[in-house]
Amino acid sequence: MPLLFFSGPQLSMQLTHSDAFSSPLARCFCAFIATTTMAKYLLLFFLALPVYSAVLRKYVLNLTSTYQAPNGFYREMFLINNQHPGPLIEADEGDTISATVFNNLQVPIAIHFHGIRQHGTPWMDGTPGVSQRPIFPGESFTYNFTTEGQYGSYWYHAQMRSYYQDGIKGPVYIRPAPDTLRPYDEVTQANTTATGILRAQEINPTPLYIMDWTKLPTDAIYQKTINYGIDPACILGYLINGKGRVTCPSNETITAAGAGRLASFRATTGVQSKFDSLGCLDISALYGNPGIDHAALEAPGYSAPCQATNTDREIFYVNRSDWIMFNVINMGGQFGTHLSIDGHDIWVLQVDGTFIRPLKVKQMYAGLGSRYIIAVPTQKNSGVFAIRFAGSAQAQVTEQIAWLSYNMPTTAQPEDYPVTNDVYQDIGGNLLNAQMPAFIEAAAAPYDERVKPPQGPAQRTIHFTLNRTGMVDFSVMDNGTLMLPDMELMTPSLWAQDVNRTNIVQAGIKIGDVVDLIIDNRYIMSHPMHLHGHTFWVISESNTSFGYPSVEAAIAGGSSTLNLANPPYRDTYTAPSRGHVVFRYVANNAGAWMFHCNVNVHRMAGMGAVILEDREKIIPRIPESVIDF
Ligand SMILES: [Cu+2]
Repeated sequence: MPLLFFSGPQLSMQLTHSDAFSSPLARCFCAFIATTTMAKYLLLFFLALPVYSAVLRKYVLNLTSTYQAPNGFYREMFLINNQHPGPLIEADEGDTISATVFNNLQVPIAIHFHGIRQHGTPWMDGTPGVSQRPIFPGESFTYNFTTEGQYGSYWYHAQMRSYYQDGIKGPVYIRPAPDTLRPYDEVTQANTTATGILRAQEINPTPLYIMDWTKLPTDAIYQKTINYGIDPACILGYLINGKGRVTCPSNETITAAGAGRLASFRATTGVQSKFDSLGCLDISALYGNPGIDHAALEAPGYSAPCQATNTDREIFYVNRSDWIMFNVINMGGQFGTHLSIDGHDIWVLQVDGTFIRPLKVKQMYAGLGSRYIIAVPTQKNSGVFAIRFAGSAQAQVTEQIAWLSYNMPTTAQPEDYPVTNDVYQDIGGNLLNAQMPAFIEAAAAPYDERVKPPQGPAQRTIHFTLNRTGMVDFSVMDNGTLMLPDMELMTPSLWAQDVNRTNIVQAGIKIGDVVDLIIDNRYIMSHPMHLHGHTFWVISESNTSFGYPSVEAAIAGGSSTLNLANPPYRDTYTAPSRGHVVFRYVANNAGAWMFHCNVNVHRMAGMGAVILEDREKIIPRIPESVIDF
C-alpha cells in the first residue's frame, strides 16, 4: 500500500540521495525503509497523507539563439524551448522542482528563480558570482529546490549581464495548498458560483506577462551605454506575452502625456529636454554630456524616426458574467508599468506570492520583477476592450495594448484605439480622472493577518544609499561602492575565501536575527529593489529620507511613516525617487544573498550588493557538484 505514495508522476531517484531534500516525502521514504509492522504502516499512511501530491516536477530548459521580429523589427534574440517567454514551470505548493538548463547560446548564463526563497539551498539561486559559476556555452546545470511554504506567482530569468532582456525568462506558478486563506469570497460577496469560478481559474490563471523590448541586443546597448557614457533608458515598446506592435503617437499626444514628468525633470536637473518620436526623453544633456551622438547611441527613437508596425497583439476571449483571472508578471528590465482595462474594474488579489486584502481599482501598477494575481469581472454584452500598458513616471512615454474580446472572430485583430468613453489612463500612464481608485503598493496588506513582521527593535540594521555616482555608475552602498563589474565571473561569494570584496556586506547576521535594511534613495529615479532568499515586510516608506539611524529610534521618535501592523510582504519593492523604504526580514536562510536594483542597466552598472547570512552554517552543506561546477 505505501508504494502508492510514490506513484505520482515524475518521481525519481534524486529523492533518495540529494541533501536538498529534507522534504516530508524524503522523510517518509526513510520512514518506509525502517518500517516493519502494520501499525507503523498505518502511522506512515497518515503521516504521508498531506504529501500525497508532493511530487518532483522535472523540466528541461533548452536555450537557443535566433533572429525574430516580435514587434516587427528583426534582431538576434534568445528562446527557451523555442518559446519567448519560456515555458510555464508549475507545481503544487510543497512540490520539488528540478530544471535542467542546456546552454546552447554563445554566452554564459545562469537562471535565477525570482522570489523563490531557496530555503536551505542557497546554491540553487542561480546568481553567478554569488551562488554558482556561470553555465558556459555547451554546458548544462540542474536546479533542484523545494516550493514548501511558498505559493503563487514567480518567474525565472537569466541572471547574467542583461540576457533576460534578450528572451531568457519565463513564469513559475505554484498552486496554493488547500488550507491557504483565500480572499475570493470578499471579491464575490460570497457568491458561491463566482467564488467557484475564481477557485477554478486559480489552478491555471491566464498569463499576462509584461516585458520591455529593445531594438538591439542588450550587450550592444550596454556597450554603447559605456562608450557614450549615457543610459538611453529608451525601449522599442512593451511586449505582452511576447506580442505587440510599435505605434507612433503624434508629438502633441506624447507631449501632453509626458508634460508632468518633463516639468519635474527640468525642475530637478535644470536641463531642458524634449521627447523624441518614440516618446523617449532626451536625457543626454545630464552630467555635462551635451551633444552626444544619438545616432551612434542608437537608442531607438534617437537614431531614426518612429516606424509603426502592425504585428499581432495579444487577445483574450471572455464571456459575459464570467471572471478572468490574470497572472500579471512584469518581466521587464527597464520600466514599471501602469495598466488598466477600458470599461472594467480590476481586483488585485495577490502580490509577490502573498494573498492581500483585495483591492478594487481602475488602474494598477506593476513594478519591475513583481507579480500580481488579479481578477476582472467580465460583464459586457459584446465588443473589444483595450488593456493598456504604459511606462509610468519614467524617461519614456510608451504604451502597448492587448485586447479583451467578447465576440470577435479568433482570427481578427481589432483596429487601433477603439472609440470608447471608458478609458482610464493616457499613454503616459496618467489617470484621466484623479478621483479614480488606483492600486497603491503600500496599501497591499497580507490577507492572512498572521503574515506580520516581528515587532520592536531589530538585531541587525544595514543602511543603503541608492545613488548615481557617475554617468553610468549606480551604487547601493553608503560609501558609494559599486558592485564589481566582473563579479559574475568571480568565485561565488557563497563559498569564496575573499569575502572582503567591497560589495559584500558582512553585518554579522545570524540565524534568528531580525534584520532591517534602511534604504535611502538619493536620486531622481525610483529603483525596484529585489532581495534574494527572503520575503520582507516594507515597514516604512515615504518621499523623503527615513531620518533615523534605526527602526528602534524611529519608534522612540514617533515616526509617522512606520507600519509594523500590516505592511506589504514582498520580495521586490520600489524605493521612490528621493525617498526611502525600510525592509524587515527574519534571518532564517543561511547563505549569500544578492540585493539589487531590478533595472538591468542599474544593476550592471553597480547597483547591487551581496549580504552574507550565517554563511559558515551552510558552507559544509554545499554539494561538491556545485562547487566543482
Ligand atoms: Cu535602479
